[in-house]
Amino acid sequence: MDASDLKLLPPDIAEAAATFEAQLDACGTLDALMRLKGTFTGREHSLAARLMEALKAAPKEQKRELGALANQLKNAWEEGIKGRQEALEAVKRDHAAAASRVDPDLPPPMPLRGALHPLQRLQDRLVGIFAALGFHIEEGPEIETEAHNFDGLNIPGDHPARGSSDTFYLEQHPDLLLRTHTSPVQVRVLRRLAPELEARGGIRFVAPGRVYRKDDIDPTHSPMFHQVEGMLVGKGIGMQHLKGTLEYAMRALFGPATAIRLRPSYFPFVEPGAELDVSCPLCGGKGCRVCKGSGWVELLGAGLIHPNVLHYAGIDPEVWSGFAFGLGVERTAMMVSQTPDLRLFFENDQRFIRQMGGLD
Ligand code: FA5
Repeated sequence: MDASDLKLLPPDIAEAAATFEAQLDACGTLDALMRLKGTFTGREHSLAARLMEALKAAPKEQKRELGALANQLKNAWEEGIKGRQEALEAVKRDHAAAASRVDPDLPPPMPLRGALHPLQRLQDRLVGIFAALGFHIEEGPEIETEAHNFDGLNIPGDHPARGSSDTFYLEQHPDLLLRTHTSPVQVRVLRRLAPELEARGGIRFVAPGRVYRKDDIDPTHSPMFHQVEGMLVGKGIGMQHLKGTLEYAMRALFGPATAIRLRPSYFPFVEPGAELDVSCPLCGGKGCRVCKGSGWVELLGAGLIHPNVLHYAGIDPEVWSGFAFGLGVERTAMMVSQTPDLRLFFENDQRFIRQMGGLD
């Protein structure tokens, strides 16, 4: 076919036919090629379809020549497009293969691994320390009765903790509340095990869990936090047992050089009651920012079980005695990890969580 052949064609078709090869080369993608295919050889309104119409309308004497030309052009277009399509598909396959090829020199993609929350790790560690001393694990409900949270613990009706300004009560059930400490587990366990007390020779348990108070959130307070309760009941149990047990536990937690001291304090469910301080884990007792220069940090409340608590549970305080303690997990975690603000434990910023070494 030469340029003179194209003169037989309508001018726009002649021009398109003359630039077909260049247009074909310019198609860099399969999408572009499909558009070109539509323009040249598509079923309707394409150049090939219009050629057929021109052929029909041509005078008789031109029909043979024009027919041959139309066929030649249509075949050339179809062939050209098919060839280009195969080439573009091959390039696409090569790209896909290259993208999925394994490069053995690259470091392997590391899947993100889940991990226990730092507070959970510390709680598990605390529980483990007491488990090694024969304490078993107990749990209690987070929604408690006033009887378990207060009455069974010798907390009188006019105690400020019982006010709705300190405690979350359930609107529909005014005698139910979100437990304000893990101490109601004492009441539940004592009542449950009282009949077997003689046969068991005593009780030792730890009760970790979540507690709630109407405290405004600040660097050392949260309306929801965690405690680990501990209790031991036996015969002839005194402060020396409490002190020895806590000293052992605190040394297991903070290191063998840790010192403890008990300061008198008041909780209605223990008598005598005490607050336990440990020598500052950060400065070793010399005095620093964390212990505010005193060398000691306060960690938990403790004491000998009040006779009324044993009595309420049906246990004879003349025969049995014991100790109990309750520790704040967040405050302890702050101490162990030197975290200045307990809110960081609840924000779940992965950078913070990854930094939390030393909790297990
Ligand atoms: C009690 O809750 C007693 N039940 C502890 C106890 C048990 C005493 C057995 C005697 C015998 P207290 O209210 O002090 O005590 O709370 C215990 C610990 O919980 C505190 O030392 C502190 O570490 C932590 N804590 C208290 N309030 C908050 C709060 N809003 N946010 C975070 N931690 C708190």
